[in-house]
Amino acid sequence: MERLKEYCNAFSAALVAIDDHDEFTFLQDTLRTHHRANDTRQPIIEYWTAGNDIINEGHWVWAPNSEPMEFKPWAPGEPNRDVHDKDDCAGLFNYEDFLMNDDNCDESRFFICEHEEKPNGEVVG
Ligand SMILES: [Ca+2]
Ligand SMILES: [Ca+2]
Ligand SMILES: [Ca+2]
Repeated sequence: MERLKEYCNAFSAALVAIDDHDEFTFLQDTLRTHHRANDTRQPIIEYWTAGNDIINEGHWVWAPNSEPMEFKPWAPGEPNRDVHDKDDCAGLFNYEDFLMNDDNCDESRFFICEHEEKPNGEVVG
């Protein structure tokens, strides 16, 4: 995740923090136009957000300031952790209609940066 933060910083941006329903809907709609949602024949596609519970399991915050996560667009059944409790990063997951999923931070995934000035996230990769 540190590496992704640096990458976003290089664009004067940050990993996306989803502040409200409007911002989430914007991201979900954008991802749906790029990928097929809910088609498990497709490879896994997930986009990291700034959401994580690295410091305190079950206590979800937005990096880098550890702001408490107020709006949580979890997919049904999420966050479900994993057997090793390593699922500490929040991604938007294609198998779950790009709702939020807790997943292993070490997985290589796409990610979304947003500019501070803009209320909505920007898909860069
Ligand atoms: Ca935001
Ligand atoms: Ca966790
Ligand atoms: Ca999960």
